[in-house]
Amino acid sequence: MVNYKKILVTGGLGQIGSELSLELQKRYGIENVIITDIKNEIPEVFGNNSIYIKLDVMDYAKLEEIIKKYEIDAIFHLAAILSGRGEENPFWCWDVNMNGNMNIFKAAIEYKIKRVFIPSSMAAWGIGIPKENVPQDSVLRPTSMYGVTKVAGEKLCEYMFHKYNLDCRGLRYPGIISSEALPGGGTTDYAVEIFYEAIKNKKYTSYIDKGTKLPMMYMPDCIKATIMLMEADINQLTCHGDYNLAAFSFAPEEIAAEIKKFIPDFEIDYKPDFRQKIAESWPSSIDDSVARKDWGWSPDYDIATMTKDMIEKLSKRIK
Ligand code: NAD
Ligand code: AKB
Repeated sequence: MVNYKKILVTGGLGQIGSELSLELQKRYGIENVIITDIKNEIPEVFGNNSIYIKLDVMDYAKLEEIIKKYEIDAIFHLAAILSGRGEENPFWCWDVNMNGNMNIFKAAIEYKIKRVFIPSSMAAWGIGIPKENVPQDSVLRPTSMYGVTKVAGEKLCEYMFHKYNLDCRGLRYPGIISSEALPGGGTTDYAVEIFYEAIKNKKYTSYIDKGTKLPMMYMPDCIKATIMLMEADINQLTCHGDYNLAAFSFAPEEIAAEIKKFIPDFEIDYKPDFRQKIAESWPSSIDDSVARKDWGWSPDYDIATMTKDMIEKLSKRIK
């Protein structure tokens, strides 16, 4: 385990940030994880001893103040505007994602932060890729503003490493499915919503069309990969901000069929919206062999074990 003293998490109340922050607290101590987000309050699930500070990642002075006060030596930068909300307001998406990234890079260099994590996404891909098993070194021509910011983030990680020796790491996450915090406005959010609607109403209208297969991953594997990468010896790494990462892939009718094994009268229909075009620009599956080779990555969950766990967890909470 890497000996981080104080960890800063931005976007720490989002879909990934909230579960990652809880895991980092378990691993490194509750007093050593400084959770930040633009939201006013931290949910009860974090307990009274969690350290929470409201931080807009575009506010460099406040970011600096937190880094100095807590003597931060590692940053997990998860604050971002995702693809769906980003396409509704592309200039805002650029502002938050790029100014946020640049503030993190600048502060990390200035305050000699040991290691920084900035996630990328399968949204970095777009025109001209092979749909199946898109390789590590593939052409990056995204068609969404969110994807443009993700490509820029990857390239900047590499630039900051070579120019400033900043140890900046990142993963191209597929769509993440989780049972705790709700997703925050992406194209793959349907793969979480479908579980809530199946349990509550036994019916779901998908805004992603039948036959649109996308790469997905269950949250425990997302957290595992993030921590594994951030604890890997730098000499093992051949990439910086852009490791391909994969678990399984499905189209809406395939996840519906899995859910039907538990809820036999569940029904799905389709009403594609603007997110269909974004989904169609992304790959159907990802080749993550470089991550497997460099730092021993492999997922624990497939579509069947993920579905079982999601239904068990959500059924206890949803009446
Ligand atoms: P999310 O939308 O659930 O969470 C993002 C958090 O950032 C939210 O809590 C939001 O309040 C916060 N935020 C927004 N603007 C902010 C600002 N100006 N200052 C501070 N905080 C702000 O997103 P997520 O799914 O948790 O994603 C985290 C990271 O992982 C992002 O970089 C995202 O691009 C990446 N990612 C996520 C997925 C996925 O499926 N969830 C897939 C690929 C990549
Ligand atoms: C989104 O749909 O925007 C995210 C992602 C794949 O980056 N879930």
